Amino acid sequence: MTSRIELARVDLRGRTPSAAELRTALPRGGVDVDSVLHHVRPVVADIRDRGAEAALDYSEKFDGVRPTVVRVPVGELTKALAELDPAVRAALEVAIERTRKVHADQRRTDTVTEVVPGGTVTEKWLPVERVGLYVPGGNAVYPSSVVMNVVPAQAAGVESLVVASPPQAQFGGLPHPTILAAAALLGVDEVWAVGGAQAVALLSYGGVDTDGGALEPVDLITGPGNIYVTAAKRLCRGLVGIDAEAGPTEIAVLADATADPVHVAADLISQAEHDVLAASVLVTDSPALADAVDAAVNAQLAVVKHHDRVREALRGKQSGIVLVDDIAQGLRVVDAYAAEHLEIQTVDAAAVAARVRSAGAIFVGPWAPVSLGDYCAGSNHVLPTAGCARHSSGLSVQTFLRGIHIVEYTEAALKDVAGHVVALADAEDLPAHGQAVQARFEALS
Ligand code: HSO
Ligand code: ZN
Repeated sequence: MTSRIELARVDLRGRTPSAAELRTALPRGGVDVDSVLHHVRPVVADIRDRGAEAALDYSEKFDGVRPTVVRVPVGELTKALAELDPAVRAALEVAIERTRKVHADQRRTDTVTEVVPGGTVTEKWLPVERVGLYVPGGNAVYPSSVVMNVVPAQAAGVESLVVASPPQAQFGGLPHPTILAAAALLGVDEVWAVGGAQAVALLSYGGVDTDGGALEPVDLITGPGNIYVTAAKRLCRGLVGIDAEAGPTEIAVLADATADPVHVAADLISQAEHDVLAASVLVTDSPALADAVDAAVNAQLAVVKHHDRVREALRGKQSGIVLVDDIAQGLRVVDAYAAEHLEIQTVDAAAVAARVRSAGAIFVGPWAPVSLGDYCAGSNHVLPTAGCARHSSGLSVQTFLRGIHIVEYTEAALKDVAGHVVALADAEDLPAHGQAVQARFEALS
């Protein structure tokens, strides 16, 4: 018999902490990426110098299998799709269709702004040319994450996409077959069997495959990964773009006495299922709901499959229940926390949700659990973690676009503003800047 757990409580009732105090008072985990940089730096350097051969050496060392080639033959993708469980295929098709619908609406149109007569600035949106999508292997095999990364990239018009995922010894050195099938379903035909930091480095530097095939470097890498993947992204950033440094999954639920404790408990458990470091936080103005959720969590833990992992996540310092005076204070708390996923389970949930300022995604009311968003809502499930929702957004078409300003001025329009350019150039002690404009209107002496 395992012992009963009680979510740690933070009682903010009767207190008015500042935003800064709130940030430290709230349950929060932390992953120390810096602490592994010294392990990852030599791996990245080795891949830069020795390319695919080095990557295969690391696969052998870390994944226990050495594929003969990095690039997975296209026939393996077709085969994996043909062998995919029909129920999973049907579910993936629904997920793809809904996610495509939402992301198609995110496409941007170019804007042409006439600043003055004869002077225009066009903002032109171009897709990133080549993108690498990292898909973890091991315990976490998430075909849904292939969908969430590939769909916005394709909607943005990215032409060249490669999925990289660790080789698995049990599948003869190929990535997990569900990952291959999901790639095939999405029309991606370039998959590399490489994982971890070595995958990020190989995507960044490229190389030559063992069969002589080109492994072209990418311009941008997206997708979640463990601490080593994150460290490699940090080291390769600049050479390539990266989406974000994804941390463990988080769910915050803002609930009042009307919420169903069984549903709240199920939702807290659902994200705790990802990782012992996952964070599940309930913010409520109802002590009775807090007690009922504790009871429901314990009842459900008895039948949860990944019982040990969930239990550890819920008992970790990153999880807990925050008691507040009222929903207004609750909103201040969830804004300070800036959860990756925020559920609103209160009366007038839509009105409460409309007042939230910081969250990766908001799930409104009793019929929109986070699990829906993980798979089939149409929204993206790659979202900012660790409070980054205060300044960043989840993955979207925008992630895969670059905006370029195109500046067009006539002679008269330039002449008209020339004096101002010269004044600013002089103020910055950069007179050659001003001269570049003046040279067009007077002969250089
Ligand atoms: N909740 C995770 C995504 C996921 N859930 C994948 C299930 N599979 C991070 O948003
Ligand atoms: Zn999830």
